[in-house]
Amino acid sequence: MAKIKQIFASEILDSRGEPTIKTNIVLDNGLKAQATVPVGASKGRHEAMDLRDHDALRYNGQGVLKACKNIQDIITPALIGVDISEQTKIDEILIGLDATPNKFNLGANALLSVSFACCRVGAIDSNLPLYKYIREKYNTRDFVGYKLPIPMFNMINGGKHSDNRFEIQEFNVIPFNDLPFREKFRAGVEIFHLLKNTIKTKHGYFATVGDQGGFTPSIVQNKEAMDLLQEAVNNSSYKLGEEILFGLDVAADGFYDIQKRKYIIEKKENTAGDMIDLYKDWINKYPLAVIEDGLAQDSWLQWKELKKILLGINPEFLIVGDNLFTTNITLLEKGILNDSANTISIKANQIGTLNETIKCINFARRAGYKIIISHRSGETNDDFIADLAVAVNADFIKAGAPNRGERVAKYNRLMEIEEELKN
Ligand code: 2PG
Ligand code: MG
Repeated sequence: MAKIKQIFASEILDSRGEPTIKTNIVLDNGLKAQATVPVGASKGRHEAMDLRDHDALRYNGQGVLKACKNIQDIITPALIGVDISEQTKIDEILIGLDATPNKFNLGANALLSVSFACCRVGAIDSNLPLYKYIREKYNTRDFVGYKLPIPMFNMINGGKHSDNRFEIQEFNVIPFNDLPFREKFRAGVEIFHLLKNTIKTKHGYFATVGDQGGFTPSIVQNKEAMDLLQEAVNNSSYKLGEEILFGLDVAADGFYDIQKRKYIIEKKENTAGDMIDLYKDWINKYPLAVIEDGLAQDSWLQWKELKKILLGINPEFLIVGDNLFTTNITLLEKGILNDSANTISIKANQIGTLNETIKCINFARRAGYKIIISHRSGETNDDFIADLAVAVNADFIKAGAPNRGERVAKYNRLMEIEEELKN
C-alpha cells in the first residue's frame, strides 16, 4: 500500500491574478499529483476561512505564504507515512489538526488543497479515474450508475464579478434537453457566440467579459440582461422555454443594506417582499427556472416566503441556497427545518475538506434537495469539480461561461468523462 512521502505547497495565481495554493503530493512508490484551490469574491458570512497573509507589502495582503507554511510545518508531519487509500482518514486528520469549525487555524485553502491532492494521487495509485475513485471512497446507497450534470452557463456577469452597473451577479443559460452532455455544451457555446453578436453588433455594447467569462454589457436595468439572452436564444436553433431555461444567481448579499434591511437595486430601496414581487414578474416574462441567493443570508423567514410563493407559480422552480448554506450541514439542517430552499450550491472551499463536502451533499440529497456543484469566481485550471460532480451524480454544475481556460477546463473534462463512460 502506497504511503505519503512528501508534500510541497506553493503560492500560485488564480484567474483574477490573486494568490492561491498549489499542493503536490509524492507517494513512496514515486507516484505524484497536484491540486489547486479556487477563491470566491461574493462570499457567505459563514464560509470557512480562506487564510491570507495580510502583509501589505506582498500582493496587497492577499499572499498565502502562511497557509503554505501551515501545510509544510503542521500538515506534512502529520500525513507522512499515511496510507493514501485512506482518504476519509486523511481528511479527519486535517480536520483534527485545525480543530475549529471554520478552519481558522490552518485555513480552508490549506486544508482543501491537501485533501484534493491526496484524493487525486490516491486515484492514480488505484488506477481509477478520479470520479470512480471518489465514488468508491464515499460509496453510499444514494448513488446508482453515473450521470453527467446539467451545465448552468453564466453568460452575463454582473454584481461583484464585473464593473458594470447592474446588481445581479449571474445570468445563467441552462440547456434542459435529454441530449448527452456534449450536446448540452454545444448548445451553450452556440448561444454564447450568438449572444456576443447580439451584444456587439445589434446593441453596440462592448463584448468584454467578467470574472467568469460571461459578457458585461453596459445595460442599466437587470432585466435587460434577460432580454439580450432571449434575443440570442431566439436566433439559435434551440427553443426558448423548452430546451433552454434561465437561472439567476442574484447574490442578494452583494446589494443588501444590513442597517436599512433593504435591497438597493437600480437605485431603489426594496424590501424582501418587493424582491419577491420582482421575481414573480420576471417568472411571468422570462423562462426563469432557478433563483440562487434571491434574498440575503440569515433572512430565514423571508426565504420561506420566497420558496412558498415561487413554488406556487411553478412547483419545479429551484430555490438555491449558496451563501445561505455555505456547504455547511448545520446551516443546511436549519434551512430544511425552515423550508427555505430545495437546492444547494456546493463549494468545497466553503467548508474545507472533501469529507465534509460529500457529507453535506449526502445530507442534502436525503432531504430531497437538488445538488449544484459549483466553481468559484477566482479559479484555476484544476478540473477536480468535474469529477466530483460525476462521482456524486450531481444534478447541475456551475462552471461559468463556455469561455476562458479555467472555465472550459471543467466542461472539457466532463466531455472526456462522458466519452469514457460510453466506451
Ligand atoms: C457564487 C460564486 C460562483 P463567488 O456566488 O455562486 O459563481 O461566486 O465564487 O464569487 O462566491
Ligand atoms: Mg452564488
